Amino acid sequence: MGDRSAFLWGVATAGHQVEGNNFYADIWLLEQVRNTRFAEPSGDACDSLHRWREDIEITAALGLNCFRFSIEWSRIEPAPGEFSEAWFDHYARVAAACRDAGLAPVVTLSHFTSPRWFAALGGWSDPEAPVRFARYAEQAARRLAPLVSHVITFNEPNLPLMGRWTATPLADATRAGLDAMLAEAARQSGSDRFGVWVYSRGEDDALAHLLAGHRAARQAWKAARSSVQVGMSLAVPDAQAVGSASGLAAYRQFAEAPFFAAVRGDDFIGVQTYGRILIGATAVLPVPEDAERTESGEEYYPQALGAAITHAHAETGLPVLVTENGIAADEDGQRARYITAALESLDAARDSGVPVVGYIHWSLLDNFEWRRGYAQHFGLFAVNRGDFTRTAKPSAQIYAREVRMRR
Ligand code: IFM
Repeated sequence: MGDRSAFLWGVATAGHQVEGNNFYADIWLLEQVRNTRFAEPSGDACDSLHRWREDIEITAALGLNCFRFSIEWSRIEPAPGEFSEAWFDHYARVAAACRDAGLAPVVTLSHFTSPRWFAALGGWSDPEAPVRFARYAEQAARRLAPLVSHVITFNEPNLPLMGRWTATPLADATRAGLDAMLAEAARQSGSDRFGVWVYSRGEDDALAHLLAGHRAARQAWKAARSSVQVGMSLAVPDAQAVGSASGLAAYRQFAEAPFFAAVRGDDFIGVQTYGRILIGATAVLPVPEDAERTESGEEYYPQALGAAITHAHAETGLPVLVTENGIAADEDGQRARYITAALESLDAARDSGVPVVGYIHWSLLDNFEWRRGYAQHFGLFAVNRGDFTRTAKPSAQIYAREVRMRR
């Protein structure tokens, strides 16, 4: 299994989902508009803006050696070209505290959110978008490259394409609701084209801009410190063909191939796996009726991880960093079983020769699960919504034990 001591074992968080009061982010506005499609607003989230030291401490206490967090572009660059040294200082302190606690800081530059001004200018559909992202990435590299071990440019940028390929009547209704919400955000912003990539249709020109942004960010970070490991994290379910007319190849060509091509030259491919999808002729098939389900209604299928990382490595030739893997579970025992089984599939993939450099569990905390609000429980720690107290769930100790067995 290679050099065990260098393997990263971590937990993941994301700014908007845990920090709280991310006022200047595009998604904050989407949560507030009258026709929002969000179950509830993010509000104070987990108050990690003030409790980040505790988040780092509880991670280190599990015996892990890696902590993933995102820096919030809208805090760092609240207006185009205006950078906040104070916010850079904040994120530099977080990264330094990780290092002091023996945790490799893995930083995401864009975890779904962008500044409102960026969205109001059209988001990724605007031809200037790659230049805007490159400017932010360069400034972030200037301040944070000395402290950070790995950089993830984008989190799951392939989601809109996955959604487009799997369009169903239900998805069409959801689409109409999202479009109306985006139109209202545009109206409130005095813009006619408020663009938020994760809720977009994944149009071709916007995709090309985003991938150009990835390349520019990689260049900026490598120029700042060549040893920083740079990659992009993709949603990679274990996609399985069903029937002789399965559209699996078409799905992969559409939702994966552009990204696998764009990561050529990266240091790693970030893989985020939650389960499998069954691909029929032109659509993803429903979860089998007799399947065990997770809290989010998805199939409980932990062994997806091994297949997903094997596939991502085969397609890219890159070492794999599992940047997310986890389960929404209101019954914590299901999460504990999931972790054990997922890590067994990871072991099998590594034993078969797939180079894997780390495993980062989603998530440290029960947090703001985007449009579903706080109703989904992905955390190893519960968070009291009144006073933000973190309480370890038994699965946190199971994860710690599984990691100890492998180090
Ligand atoms: O919460 C999300 C995260 O932001 C991105 N990957 C999937 C997670 C669970 O849905």
